[in-house]
This record gives sequence, structure tokens and C-alpha cells, in this order.
Amino acid sequence: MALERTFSIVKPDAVAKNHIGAIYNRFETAGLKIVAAKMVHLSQEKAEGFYAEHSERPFFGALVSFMTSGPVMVTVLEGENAVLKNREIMGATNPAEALAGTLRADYADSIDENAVHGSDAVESAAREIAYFFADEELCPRTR
Ligand code: IDP
Repeated sequence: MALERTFSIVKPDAVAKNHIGAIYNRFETAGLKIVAAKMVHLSQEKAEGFYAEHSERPFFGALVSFMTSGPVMVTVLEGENAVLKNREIMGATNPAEALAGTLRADYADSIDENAVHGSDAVESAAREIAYFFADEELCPRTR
């Protein structure tokens, strides 16, 4: 088992519906530790940069518009196999396909507004964490 860090966003739809605590509770119950967290309202430039790999996709404009529509919680989670564990907690991108009991099954309304983001690999996690947090903002919980 590998101690990893992953990057999470509670997206604007879930923040607006007051689901921050419920979502953090799922992470903590699963053994993931929050090592950094803050609320931010993304600028268009910040959201476009975060989702740059999707810039040619037809949904890119709607995605950026949604992600800038209200505040989000950006969070760094630490734990054994944190990247995969978080993806399992989140469920499939499309909530209609997400397994029962996952965050997207419980809190997302559509593929466009799907409650949470989570890094898909250790490498992307490192990049995404650095996009939002300075090293001194991270507070390791596990030695
Ligand atoms: P992920 O968030 O599950 O990692 P990605 O494929 O990286 O999924 O897509 C990033 C985000 O872009 C998704 O969470 C979703 O909000 C949006 N998205 C992905 N595919 C579609 C689509 O086919 N239509 C509309 N939005 C999409």
C-alpha cells in the first residue's frame, strides 16, 4: 500500500446545496485525512487552466461557466492509495452510471454538474495540488 496525496474539489453545485460537511465526512470515514483545504471562487482563467486538457471538447465552455458560477472547496487528501480510494468514493463521472452510495450517485444531478472532482493519477494529483496550494499550506497528518 502506498501513502499518497490526491486533490479534491467540492464543486459549486454541492457547495450551494450545503453538502461540504457530508462530503468531507465520507472522506474521513474512509480513512482519508484532510491536509489542506480552502474555499475559493475560481476566475475564468484559473478554471480554464485547470481543465486545459478538455479545451477542445464541446462541453468546455459549459464546464468553465459552471466551475466559476460559485465558490468551491479545494482540498488535499492524504492516505493509503488516496487517488484510487477517492475515485471510488466519488463514483462515475456521469451520476446516472455511479454506483449506489458514491458521492455522485447521492449528490450530483447531471454529468455537467457532478458535485466533486478528484485526481485520476498520482502525477495529475501532484500537478493539481501545486496549481492551488503552496508547499507551506500542506500539513502532513501521517508520518
Ligand atoms: P472526472 O471529473 O470524472 O475525472 P473528466 O473526464 O476528467 O471526468 O471530465 C472532467 C469534467 O468535465 C467532468 O467531471 C464533468 O463535469 C465534465 N464532463 C466530462 N465529460 C462530459 C460530457 O460528456 N458532457 C458534459 N460534461 C462533461
